[in-house]
Formats: sequence, structure tokens, C-alpha cells
Amino acid sequence: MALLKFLSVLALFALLFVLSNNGVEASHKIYPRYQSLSVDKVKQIHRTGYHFQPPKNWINDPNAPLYYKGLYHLFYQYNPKGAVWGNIVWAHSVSKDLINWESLEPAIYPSKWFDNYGCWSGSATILPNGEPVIFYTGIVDENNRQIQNYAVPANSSDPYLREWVKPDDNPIVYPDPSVNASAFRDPTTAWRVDGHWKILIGSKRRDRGVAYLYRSLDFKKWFKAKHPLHSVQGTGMWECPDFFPVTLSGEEGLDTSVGGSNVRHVLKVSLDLTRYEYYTIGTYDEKKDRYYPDEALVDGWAGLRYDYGNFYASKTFFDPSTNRRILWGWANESDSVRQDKNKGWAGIQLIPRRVWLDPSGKQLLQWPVAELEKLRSHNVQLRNQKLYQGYHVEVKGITAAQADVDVTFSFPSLDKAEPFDPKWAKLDALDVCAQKGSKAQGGLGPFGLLTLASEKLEEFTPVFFRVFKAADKHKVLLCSDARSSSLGEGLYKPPFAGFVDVDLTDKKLTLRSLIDHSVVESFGAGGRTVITSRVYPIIAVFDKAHLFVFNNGRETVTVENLNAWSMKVPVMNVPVKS
Ligand SMILES: *[C@@H]1O[C@H](CO)[C@@H](O)[C@H](O)[C@H]1NC(C)=O
Ligand SMILES: *[C@@H]1O[C@H](CO)[C@@H](O)[C@H](O)[C@H]1NC(C)=O
Ligand SMILES: *[C@H]1O[C@@H](CO)[C@H](O)[C@@H](O)[C@@H]1NC(C)=O
Repeated sequence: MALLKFLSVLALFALLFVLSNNGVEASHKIYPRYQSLSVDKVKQIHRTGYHFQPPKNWINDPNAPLYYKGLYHLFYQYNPKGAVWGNIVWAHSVSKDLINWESLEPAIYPSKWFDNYGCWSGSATILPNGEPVIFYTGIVDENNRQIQNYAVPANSSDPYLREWVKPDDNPIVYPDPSVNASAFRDPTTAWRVDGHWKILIGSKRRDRGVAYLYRSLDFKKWFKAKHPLHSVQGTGMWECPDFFPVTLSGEEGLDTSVGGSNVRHVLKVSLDLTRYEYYTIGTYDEKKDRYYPDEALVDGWAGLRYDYGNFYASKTFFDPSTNRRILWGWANESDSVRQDKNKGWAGIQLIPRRVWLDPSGKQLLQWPVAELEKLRSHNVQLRNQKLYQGYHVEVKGITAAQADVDVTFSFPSLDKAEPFDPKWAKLDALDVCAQKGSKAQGGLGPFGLLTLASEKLEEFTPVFFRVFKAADKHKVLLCSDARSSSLGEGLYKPPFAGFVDVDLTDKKLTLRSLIDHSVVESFGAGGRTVITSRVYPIIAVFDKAHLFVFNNGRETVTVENLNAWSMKVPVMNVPVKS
């Protein structure tokens, strides 16, 4: 019996060994063949004009966004050696306005036993004395064993926070034996309740996604709470958890430790299995350190998303200079690894967004930070332009490959809305969009924008609404459909879509799209539903890109008001003059 037990333990160990050796995450795929190749030429064609990018190489998660002594800091996962994932360090940039960025030397890179195999994602906390501390995940061996470390500024009088020190009393958190050490990462910003600091660490227990909670009194010694803050069966590894309060009254952001009766909490997780994120709004019980999502919300794969397109590993921070909560998210490429290697770069950060709670309490709202408007230059307008069925009208006179478009559509009635097939209720919005694309004639809609379009429409990325009549109410679908975006080969071209929970009594729908060469970020109905697509046109590039408004529904739609702007190029990661 004892021998049998011993043998089975041995077998388990052997199995664990095999598993952990093969346990490289989908997101952390290693490309040995490309790894050693350094980038010598950067292809300009699909590089963005005003989105955050370094001059070359691979980037992924935004890390530890913070505001300090008049500067915004953004750190991000970066491969200094190539355009594929690997050799990850924390690159570092600073900005006065979230739009113009200067780069500094990497802030955190492998150098100690506790992070020799990688410095992965993490967050910043501003201590009561005003100084920042970074928590990040250190990789300690080839099997991706993960522990949590801290780093502090070498000189906190330096507003650029150029140099970071990783003290020798690291790590702050080891995985205990009950935790899967190769699935234990991405510490959050800390918050404080009655003198107790708390952080979350993303993990999984078999296929249950888990946000482990750790507590500390002195910010050095951290103890695991008996219960995780929250966990959900079947959701797999939770990456990049983010947990923060939102106010019930108004649009101001709150510092992460704010609690009380006027506050709801948001928990967002990034699902490694689906490579999508979801969030819930709920109640945080400060005494029990438990989070209870509102029952009306889906707590799982089909939950609410910040963005129904290409958006991952996001993180918010509180900006005390303007009282905003600001969201950063990464958009990976939708071309192939070979193409990335050829381009010499991969990945962008999306335009930072202000987030706040919708007055209904049922979802968050998002809007690009107002500073972006500084980049608006030449403006064109359309007013009271009727769009009969089958019409498309060009918006001329702007740089359509690099633009900001804001439009209000109106329609005389909802009568012509197509019936909503009850079968669709079980489908993802994306599957409905796949069946009911921009070319499929409808009743009320499809209407919207044709972005990054070639003159003769061999290529275009439509962003559009379709209104359906369901049993109890109208259902509004917003699509950002990449299927016709490019004649190029080897591209991922999904018809991303989300439903929009919007009141249609005024018979209007608004849409704002940020178009930037290979990315289209669209905000439906004032930021109720947001979708980002990465697209790679080969004809509709630079001055061969066009912008149209269109309607392919039987109901006539009016462009009540459209403003489009050419967008200027900001300072983008030019090294800080020392
Ligand atoms: C631990 O996590 C790794 C990485 O996701 C996975 O490959 C492995 O199967 C997990 N081990 C156990 C025992 O669940
Ligand atoms: C710290 O930073 C301040 C402000 O940039 C600078 O004046 C000072 O010389 C720095 N101190 C050290 C020791 O580098
Ligand atoms: C981005 O790339 C596409 C195409 O390769 C994948 O399908 C996505 O899963 C991936 N997204 C993330 C967040 O890695």
C-alpha cells in the first residue's frame, strides 16, 4: 500500500515535470528560429501614426501606468531583440499629456536570481508618502516558475523615475504548495483598508480562474488570505486582474483604496484560454475580503468587455491630476509571425480611455482621453446627409488613413428593424455579425462607416450598426468587420461585434472611430460598446485610403452631423534628452 502510494506520488511528480516542461503559455510562445534575429529594417506601411509604439520590436502588456510629479509613466512588456515575444523587459516611456511620449532606458530587466528568466507584468502603487512602488512577476527558471517582486525608484526626486532598484529582500510572494507556480502572475495595484494593504495575483486551480488575495501591514511581508477575492469555475487562467472602485455619482475616477456606500467595484480579468477579457461590476465586502458580482451580470466567458475586438492585458490607473480613471490596453497584430518579423515590429498600445460607471449601474462607459483632440488638424463636416438604401458617400478632404471621425446618425422610425432570430440569443455577437455583415441588406441598418477603404472598395473595414426587433425590445448590434479589410494573405480577419445597450427613443445612434493605418478603434453610442480591429490593407494605404458613410438598410438614415479630422503625428518614443 505504502509502496503503491509512493509510486503514484512519483508518477504524479513525473507527470508534473512533463507538464511544467511543456507548460509554456499560448501567450508566451517561444520562437527560437526568430529569437536571435535582430530587427534591421522597419517597414512603415502599417505602422500607426498616433498610437503608442516603440521604434521597432515586439511589445505586449501595458505595465504599471502611473502619474508622478507632473509626468505620466507607461511601462510595457518589450523584446529589445526582435519582433516576436521573448527576452522580456519593462520598457519605459513618459508623457506630459498621454499622447506625446518620450522613451527612457528599460526600467526593469532580468538581473537577479528572482527574475533571471523574465520580468513579466505588474502594477504600480503610490504610497501615502507619494512614492511609487512597482510589483511585477519574476520568472525564476526555464519552466516559467513565477514569483512576485518589488522595485523602487533609485532616486524619487527624479520625475522621470529613470532608475529602479530591486532590493535583495525580494521576492515578496512565493507560490505556496497549493498554487500552480507556472500560473501565478500579474500582481495588481495595492489598495488599503483600515491599515491593511491588499493585492491580487492572477492564477488558476485546474480550470478555475482565481484572483488570490495577499495582505500586508508593512508593504514588505505579504500573507495569503484563506479565500481568494474571487474565482470562477471553467474560465481558466486569469491574467492581469484589475480591481478598482467606481463612483455611483458622476464620471470622476476614484483612487484605488476608496470605499464606502457611494462606490461599486469592478473586477476585470484577461482570459488566457480565449485571449479576451471580461469584467463584472459588484460589491466588495471589505471585512470578508470577498467580491460579489451583481447577479444580473454574466461572470464568465460571455461577460461584459471593455472592447469586443482586439484588446488584452489591460490595466487602469487613477490620475490624481485630473481625477480620472484611465484604461490602457494592448492590441496584438492580426498578421503572421513571419510578417511581424518582416515588419520589424509587433503590437501597439491603444489610445488611453477614461472609464466610469454608466448611470444605470449596469456597465462601464469609455471615451478616448480628451488630450487626443490636440492632434486633430484639418476638419471636414457633413450635415443632414440622407443615406438611402445602397448609398455610400465619401467623406473627402482628410487623411483617411489617419483620422478621428465622430458621427450622429438618425432615422425616422424603428418600424423597419429586422426581427431578431431567437436562435441568435445563444450566439456570440461576432457570429451574428458574420451572418449579417455590411453587405447583407437589412431593414434598419446596416449603416455606418467604411474605414480604410480603397476607392473602388476592393478593400474596406466597415464599422456599422444593425437594429433588430426582439420579443421585448430592440437589439442594437455594432460590428467592426475585418473580413473585407485586405486583399493580403495570411491575415486574421474576424467580424468583431458587440451588442449595444442603448435607449433608442430619440432615434439616434452615435459612432466615433479612431482610424490609424492598421487599427480602427470604434466607440458606439458614446462609449457603451467599443470594438478594435487590426487590419492590413494593401491598396487602401496612405493617400489611397478613403472614408465613406453608408447605408444598406431599407430605412433611410440621415447623417445628422459628421465631423472628421486629419490626425497629426505626436512625438512618439523619441529618447528623452538627458
Ligand atoms: C500549471 O500551469 C501550467 C501552465 O498553465 C500548466 O501547463 C500545468 O498543467 C498546470 N499544472 C497543474 C498541476 O495544473
Ligand atoms: C535625483 O534627482 C534629482 C532631480 O532630477 C537630481 O537633481 C539629483 O541630482 C538626483 N540625485 C542623484 C543622487 O542622482
Ligand atoms: C492576437 O492575434 C490573433 C491572431 O493571431 C489571435 O487569434 C489572438 O488570440 C491574439 N490575441 C492575443 C490577446 O494574444
